[in-house]
Amino acid sequence: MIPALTLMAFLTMTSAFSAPKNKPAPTSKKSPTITLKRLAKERGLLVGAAVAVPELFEDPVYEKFIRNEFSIFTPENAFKFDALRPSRDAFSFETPDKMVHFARLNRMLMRGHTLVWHNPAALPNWFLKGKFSAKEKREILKDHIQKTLTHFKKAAKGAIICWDVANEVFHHDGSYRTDSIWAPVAAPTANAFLTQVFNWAHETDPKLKLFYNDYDIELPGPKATAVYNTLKALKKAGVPVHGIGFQMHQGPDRITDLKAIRANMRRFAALGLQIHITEFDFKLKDSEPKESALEKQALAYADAINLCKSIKACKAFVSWGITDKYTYVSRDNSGMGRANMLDFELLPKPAYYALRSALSKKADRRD
Ligand code: 9MR
Repeated sequence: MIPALTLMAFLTMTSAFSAPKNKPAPTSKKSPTITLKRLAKERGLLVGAAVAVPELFEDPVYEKFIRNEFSIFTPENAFKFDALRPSRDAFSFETPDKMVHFARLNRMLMRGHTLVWHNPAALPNWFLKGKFSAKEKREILKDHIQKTLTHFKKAAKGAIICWDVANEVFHHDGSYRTDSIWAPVAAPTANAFLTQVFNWAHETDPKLKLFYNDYDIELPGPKATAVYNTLKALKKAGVPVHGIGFQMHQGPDRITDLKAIRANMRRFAALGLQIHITEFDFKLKDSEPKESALEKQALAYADAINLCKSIKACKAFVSWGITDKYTYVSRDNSGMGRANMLDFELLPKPAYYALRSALSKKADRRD
């Protein structure tokens, strides 16, 4: 096993961006800086991460890394229903607009996340406790989708290229979440529900690429198949769904069957869907020895970007979080953490160098 530091040195030495021996590294302002976004552009990809506020506006090291390295980002929480909706009648766009401004200033693109999600962690109390009828929920959700997308159509001036319209509407066994707080909006099937919400979104802003986003669907299985069958039916019926987001939350075991992931992703691509890896992270057990764990993590980050590189329909790789300092991981997964590409001091981990190294090489295939 290669110790982490050796791996980092290896990746740096073997990649296209290491400074030639005996020559100083380029320092002139005109010299191109080797960044993830530049390497990704050469591969025809967007690269980015979920971005947290207020950290973006309060931590200059965090802000600079995002600005320098990424071509796209997803607001981690700031565009969710609870963040945008202080009450049934009010919308709060102040922080989202600051994020949009940051994106435009730095010529970055954004993924909107997310219009419809059942998780109570992203829903406000007025809605959770409101005991609304199916008809009222329908009005609330329609209003939410229409007003949110109308606002950003004007405010973002094209910087937000896509939205995760619906997030996680299937259970692990592939059954539709009929127990979702939103399900009564258009019952009884996933098909009926998604048809409704994607149509509302498309009618409001026809330029947006509209995504279905979910976790644990990268490997074939009942959940991936349920999503596939539903999206296939929607496509056939002409419903405006344009992309599939594979969240790819992973760890602590590295998936070895990359061929199976690739084949699974390609069947979605064959439906005419764009693919984004939307929430990649790789959790490590707190008990794992540092060096070998970081090495395994680096390889997993490289696996994910290599997968995206190898599939023509895959256009973006987005990691869920950037630094182990600001992360949901340890809070939501006891005994695990360290899932991101920068450490607690915001210094690059082997995962960061692995992304750079993988992006600096052409894919063997892209089909
Ligand atoms: O990382 C997010 C965390 O900070 C929030 O508390 C939580 C609830 O809004 O959502 C987390 O992000 C989730 C994402 O929106 C959807 N897929 C799973 C992500 C991790 O839980």
